[in-house]
Amino acid sequence: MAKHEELPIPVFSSLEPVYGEGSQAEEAELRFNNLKTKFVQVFGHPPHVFARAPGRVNLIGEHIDYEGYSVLPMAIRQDTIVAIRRHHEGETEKVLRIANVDEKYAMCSYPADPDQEINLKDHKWGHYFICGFYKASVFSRYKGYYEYAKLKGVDIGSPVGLDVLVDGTVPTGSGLSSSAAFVCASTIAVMAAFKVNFPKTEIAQLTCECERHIGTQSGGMDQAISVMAKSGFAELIDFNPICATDVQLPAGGTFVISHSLAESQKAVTAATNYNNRVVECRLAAILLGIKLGMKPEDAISNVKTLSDVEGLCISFASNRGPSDPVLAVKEFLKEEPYMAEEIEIVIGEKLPSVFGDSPTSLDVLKAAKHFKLHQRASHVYSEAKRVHAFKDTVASELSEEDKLKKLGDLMNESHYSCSVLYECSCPELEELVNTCRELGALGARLTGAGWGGCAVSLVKESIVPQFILNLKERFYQSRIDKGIINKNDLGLYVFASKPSSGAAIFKF
Ligand code: NG1
Ligand code: MG
Repeated sequence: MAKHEELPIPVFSSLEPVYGEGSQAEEAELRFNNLKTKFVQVFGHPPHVFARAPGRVNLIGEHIDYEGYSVLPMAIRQDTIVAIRRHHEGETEKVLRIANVDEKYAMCSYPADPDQEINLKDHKWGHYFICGFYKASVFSRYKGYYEYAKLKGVDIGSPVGLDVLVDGTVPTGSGLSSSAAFVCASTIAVMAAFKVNFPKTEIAQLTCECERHIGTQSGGMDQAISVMAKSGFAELIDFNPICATDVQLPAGGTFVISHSLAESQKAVTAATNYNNRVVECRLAAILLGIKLGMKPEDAISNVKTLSDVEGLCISFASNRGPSDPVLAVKEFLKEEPYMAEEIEIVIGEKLPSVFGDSPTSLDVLKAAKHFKLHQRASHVYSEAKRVHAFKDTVASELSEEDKLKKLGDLMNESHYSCSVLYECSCPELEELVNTCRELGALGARLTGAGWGGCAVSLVKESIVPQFILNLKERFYQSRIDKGIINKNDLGLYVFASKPSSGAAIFKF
């Protein structure tokens, strides 16, 4: 039997396999009915097909997917649904029209010919749809759906228009991957509209590459979990090649997600935050490679990530005791920030020429004052170890009580590393994480890219309702009083989540 991740996206004719029964099912039914009605109002025809993809919460393994290391997220109930209608070849209007049920997002139109690049300078919400469709940037070897389908020998015909209506419930800028939910649902909806379907692993890879067209040099965690999640399980996601292994979490613990109310706008701050860290990691890896014996020119052309030089770091460390790559970081990368010129002397080349093929990296170099290579590499290597410790703890013979305590400790260590070494926290997240711990969380950490967005806490099942009540009182009440949020919306900002299922196609 094929492994579940090698199967195509499941196609359902009813909502029940994904949304179950009860209040969740009722809410889903309302959303789908509303989508159908709105679709007819806006476009004058009903949609052909729907695709849904969930957001996710990352339990542990932050900012290491793009360095080639495994991460451990789970899908959440909140998702993006895309309703789509493909025009007939004969229809004259060759345009993509992308509307949203939330009127805050004005309708976007794009040419239907996919042989286009995305204009990164003019950021629009509709970009998250077309990144899964267009040919994409000339700088990128990655292609959207169209190019991929051609590659796979699918007859795609001549360009036709598409009508698209989007309904998302994953809060944006919250570290819960509203963006990947949108990109995955869009790409899968386009596929379904063209009557094709691919294995989940391929779609996970394709959608990850698609989202990079928007300008963050992301790893593949969000798309992989959105596409490959299974109800009831968190997943250990490995990369190169992408693969998901089910992780059954201990029954006595629940993950509570809470929003710091600081919004992180990754597409806007990429050069100083997210992409900056990707560049720092690459520089740290190149420097480690050289210090550990590689020729500079070989390190520059072959070393892309810290995982590429982990073997060298471990051989160095094992001569001196425990085989921990962090020991090589301590030995070879100084704690003080590096200036560009210092790095250029070691590698014998100007930094822009190292990153010459990546305009988003060149933006980082322009914006950066210095590079904290020691801290970033220490975070990545130690966080990669914590992911495995987390998975091993779940599978261990420890009592449930001890397991939960150990998992909480690992989450706390991860947060410390994100905050102090990777510097991707913010004052609101620090306050929130501390409050969660004071209120009895076994562990609490920022989740997703950080610089705002959500925290995830591990809470004993028996105290979850009280924990949420206390958190509302301690963290949110003053924000309600100040008018920052509306009391009726609290359920959007703090909720417990069970691991939910992955992407699906609906044809009714
Ligand atoms: P968010 O910002 O939560 O969507 C981002 C990246 C992930 C991963 C995390 C940090 C995108 C689409 N996703 O997630 O790949 O690197 O940050 O662990 O950029
Ligand atoms: Mg995102």
